[in-house]
Amino acid sequence: MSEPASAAIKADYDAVVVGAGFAGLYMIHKLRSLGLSVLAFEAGSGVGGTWFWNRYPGARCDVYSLEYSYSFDEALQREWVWTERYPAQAEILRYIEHVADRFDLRRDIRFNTRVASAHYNEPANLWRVETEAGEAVTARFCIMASGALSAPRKPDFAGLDDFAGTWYHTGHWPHEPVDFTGQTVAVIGTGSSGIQVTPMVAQQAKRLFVFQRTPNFSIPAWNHPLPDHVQDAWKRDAAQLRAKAKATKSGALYEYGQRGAFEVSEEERQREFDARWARGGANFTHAFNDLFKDRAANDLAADYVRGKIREIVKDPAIAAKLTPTDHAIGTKRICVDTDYYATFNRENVTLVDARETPITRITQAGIETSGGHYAVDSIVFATGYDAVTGALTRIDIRGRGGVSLAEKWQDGPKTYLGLMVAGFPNLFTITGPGSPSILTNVVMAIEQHVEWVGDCLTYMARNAATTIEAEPKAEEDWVNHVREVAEATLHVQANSWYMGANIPGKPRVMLPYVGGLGVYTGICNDIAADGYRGFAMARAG
Ligand code: N01
Repeated sequence: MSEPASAAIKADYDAVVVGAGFAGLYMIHKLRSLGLSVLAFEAGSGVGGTWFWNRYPGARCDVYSLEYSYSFDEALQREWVWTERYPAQAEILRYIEHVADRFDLRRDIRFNTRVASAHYNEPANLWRVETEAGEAVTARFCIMASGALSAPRKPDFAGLDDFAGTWYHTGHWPHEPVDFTGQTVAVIGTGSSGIQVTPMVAQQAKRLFVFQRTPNFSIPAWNHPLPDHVQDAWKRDAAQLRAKAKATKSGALYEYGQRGAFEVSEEERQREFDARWARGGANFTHAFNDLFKDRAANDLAADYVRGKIREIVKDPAIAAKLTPTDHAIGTKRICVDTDYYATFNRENVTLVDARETPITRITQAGIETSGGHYAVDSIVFATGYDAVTGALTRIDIRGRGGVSLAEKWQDGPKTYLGLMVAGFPNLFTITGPGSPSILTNVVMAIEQHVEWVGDCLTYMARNAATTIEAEPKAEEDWVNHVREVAEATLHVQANSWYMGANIPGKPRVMLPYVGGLGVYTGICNDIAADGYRGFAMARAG
């Protein structure tokens, strides 16, 4: 189906990579190892992507550090020493910087450079990538490693420009330390970011107002230093443990309950929830195998956490306000915290119900709600992201016939495997919509995509193919499959960012693939083994 490529115009590079976070860095390394020339563009002044920008106090990953790291290089795995069970942002960034140095990746990255557009030049079979500064390069392949949670949702409150204090977004935190000592501060938003930043700000600020529109479920992290013997044992068995993790649903070694919640007695269920609460983290939502499918089963887990909130929060009225009732536990990203609920026992912390009394505008002195005015010195917006698709649709990406990706996706993203889009030849999306991406330990999802793309490019070279493109029928079937798998779960009922529900006007579509990383990897491998079924390949004419 593809037109023959013209050899008349030579590309500046074999590949352009957009982004230098976990995905972009491994992609650069992979492309180089295939003998391809590569240039990466990165908006930040350093590597790290999400972990470069999210410097807010309390920022920490909720996947174990030993698992939230690359597995592709044995020596890298052995030499890096993690200090805590869950890694803090600064430690993850140090690790990513170490990776960039170790594999000498920076020389192919242009920093402080945001990509404005990527246009496919059909006769030449090249991508022309232009930066906001107007610099343009051409490449045979364009690989978007632009992240799933990298397009912060800009606060759109009326009056923000009038605010005389300082405001921050958790996803775009300053590099200089921010000191809230002696200040009255507002945190707006109670998702994973808000839940992490709140206890930290509460310790510093004179007074803290937390504006909550929708309460979330959170499980304690019980973070602690990582004992040497745990780290040593992991490193000894890393190959085997990594293979095991990649075969799971979440790409992480959670203990996946094998029984339904009603298959055990009430006492056993209680013991299971108690044990998981005591161990902490996202493992909690895997207690039973039907928690994401059966609302009654899910209610049991949700009720357990609701009970914990009532135990922790001393004022019953505040506990009630902090208790989620609008969604099944886990169908919005489960939060993992350190002292979040207990923070509302502090004298200097006030919970403001932003559903009962919505924020109407920001004033010069603070925040106006329908219930009154709150004078504050600083505002922390923890209001989230235009997730999964935002980083892609914010770039003017145009494929065949000048069709824009944003237009093609106006009713929801359409991809084949979350990797390619019909009409956009030689454009790959790492952890794109329709792939497991952020529903898993994303580093494992990234590695799987990068390796699949690497194998694909090798196959193309061997077969003298110059163009690969998703076939429209394969794309349509995949989109339907992604939807059907999602519809069999409770995920589709929640107003989550997974469903695009946090962005006004965004189509309501489950963005990541719920089928699980292990299953998905099998599908991708089968398709590749079957001569890249569903992809059209063309040779130079
Ligand atoms: O963003 P969110 P996030 N008035 O979209 C509220 C990952 N992550 O940055 O629910 C008042 O979850 C909004 O309220 P509502 C993780 O995958 C991981 O916290 O729309 N409130 C919500 O409470 C996570 O899921 C880690 O009613 C407003 C909040 O802002 C993802 O990133 C740490 C509002 C946004 O929550 C995103 O998390 C941090 C308004 N006008 C992030 N507009 C870890 O690994 C929005 N809100 C631990």
